[in-house]
Amino acid sequence: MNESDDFFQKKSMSHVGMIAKFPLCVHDLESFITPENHLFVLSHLGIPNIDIAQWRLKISGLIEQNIEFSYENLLNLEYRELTVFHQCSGNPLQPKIPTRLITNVTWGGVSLGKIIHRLQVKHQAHYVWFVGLDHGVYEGVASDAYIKDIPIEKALDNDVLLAYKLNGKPLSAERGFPLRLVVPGYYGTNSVKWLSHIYVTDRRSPGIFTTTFYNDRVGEDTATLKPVWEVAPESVIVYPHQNEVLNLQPQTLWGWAWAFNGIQSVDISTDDGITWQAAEVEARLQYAWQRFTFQWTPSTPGQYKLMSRATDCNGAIQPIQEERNAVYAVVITVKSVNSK
Ligand SMILES: Nc1nc2c(c(=O)[nH]1)N[C@H]1C(S)=C(S)[C@@H](COP(=O)(O)O)O[C@H]1N2
Ligand SMILES: [Mo]
Repeated sequence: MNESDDFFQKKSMSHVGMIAKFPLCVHDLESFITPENHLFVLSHLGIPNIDIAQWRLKISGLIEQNIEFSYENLLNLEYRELTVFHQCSGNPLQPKIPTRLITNVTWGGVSLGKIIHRLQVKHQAHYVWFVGLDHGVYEGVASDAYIKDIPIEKALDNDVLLAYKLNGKPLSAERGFPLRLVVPGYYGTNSVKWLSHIYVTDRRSPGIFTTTFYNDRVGEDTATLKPVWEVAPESVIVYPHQNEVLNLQPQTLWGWAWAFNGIQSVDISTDDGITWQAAEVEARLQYAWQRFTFQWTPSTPGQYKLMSRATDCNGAIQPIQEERNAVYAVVITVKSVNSK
């Protein structure tokens, strides 16, 4: 069981059409690339029916030239792949509760930045909206579409993808077929599925998924809001598992760490946060998560609380508690090798 299961299962009952699947626990995250059938699925409004012959991607707004692409047109553009961690920021009604919905996948598609550059963005443009074809009621509010926004500078980044493949295969219906946005390093909520319209504008989107939800209140000042965009540093211990019983002998702890900016270091505590020691961290490949390992020789039998704490390349450190990226802890028991 994931600690997140509860929230979403309760939520999914009160949201007709909402889909939330969490097939993996943290300790199942053994492979660098997460197989597609092990990925979580999150859709607030259900899956729309799409006729691929009729479907078009439209780009309009503050650009010199509007444009439309069919699926075929997109398949003929230069193809790119990127390996990217994929994290759901959690239940937007409880934004400070960690859910550890993290995976790592390879997306394939075309570079959004290259397309937008060619359309000549007007100087008044500050944001780009991404419109999905799903619609319905979420938290009592009806939406004609799932709409997210990102800053224009980000949309011009060549690494932002209009993706039509996941781990080498065409997107399935629940993953956003025919096309979804992928903003490497941003939380999954920004990765709009069933994409139909890209709109270049001077303001943020007024829809619920960019205002009421997915807009963090910063500090004590509840008037200051911060969009749920760049992923804060986070880490999870994959081995040992929660409640595992280990022998009193040298152990190799390991796990994954990730952040928008990449991870500089991971520290491990084996004494409930009193002391911390540096783990070894692998270099980042593209926007992938980074593996860390830590050699640990427990000194005595007993119960231990193991924790990992990541620092990103800007020096931001994972908080111990009360944030969505709070430190993850694993409680284990060490038994003496001779004990029966
Ligand atoms: N159109 C649309 N796109 C969406 C959503 C949605 O409800 N509708 N959910 C978002 C959220 S909250 C997450 S975490 C990711 C999940 O992507 P996945 O289901 O492929 O794992 O999709 C995002 N894109
Ligand atoms: Mo999400």
